[in-house]
Amino acid sequence: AAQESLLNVCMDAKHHKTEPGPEGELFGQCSLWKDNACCTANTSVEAHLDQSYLYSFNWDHCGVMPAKCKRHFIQDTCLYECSPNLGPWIEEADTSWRRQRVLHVPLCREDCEQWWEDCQDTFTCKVNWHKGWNWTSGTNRCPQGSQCRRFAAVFGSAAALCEQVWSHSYRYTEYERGSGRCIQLWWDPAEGNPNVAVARFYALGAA
Ligand code: FOL
Repeated sequence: AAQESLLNVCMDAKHHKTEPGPEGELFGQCSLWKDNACCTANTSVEAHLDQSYLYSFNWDHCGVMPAKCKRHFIQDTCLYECSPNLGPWIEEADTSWRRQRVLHVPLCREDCEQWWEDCQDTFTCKVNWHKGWNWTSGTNRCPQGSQCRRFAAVFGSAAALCEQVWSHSYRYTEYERGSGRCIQLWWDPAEGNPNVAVARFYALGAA
């Protein structure tokens, strides 16, 4: 039990609470985390908005992102902002907007594959969505010289999408949902947060 400190924690980033706790109500797709969350109710609402105050990020930088694709990015925002189970993957970050980040969170295969499949009709101009945008308008626009192309052409694979879009926040894995070895973006609310046991597994040593 050497690494209890990696359990039930919030990263020190732009909008995270200092410590996880119950929120009573979280909005929409973030409601999965309401019993124990690193996000506030306000952040959960903003996670669903285009160009929200969170990062002023524009999903529609190459035409409107279809809803079936956007729901995966919203779910990613919910996990990133709300999950208290990412402790084993928290690292120091060297950017102006956050002190800590997550690196190589092992994502369940099906969650990555579904994200990829549902974004096949979506266009983007960049592989890494963290860096290199043109922000002169106040929101991210495609940098000069870049081209809007389908996800298949830009990323090439499900693994590349999940790993590269947010600077390796995720690691693509072959682990399946329910295995206890990978982090799930989605789950049945009746079953409770499966990522609690996953964090415990990685924190307390796979041995
Ligand atoms: N989801 C996951 N899973 N991991 C993340 O790290 C993550 N991060 C965000 C949203 N969802 C995430 C935050 N997104 C900028 C762009 C995107 C962003 C936060 C900030 C931004 O301002 N980019 C500037 C560079 C800023 C800097 O590095 O100092 C740019 O050049 O475009």
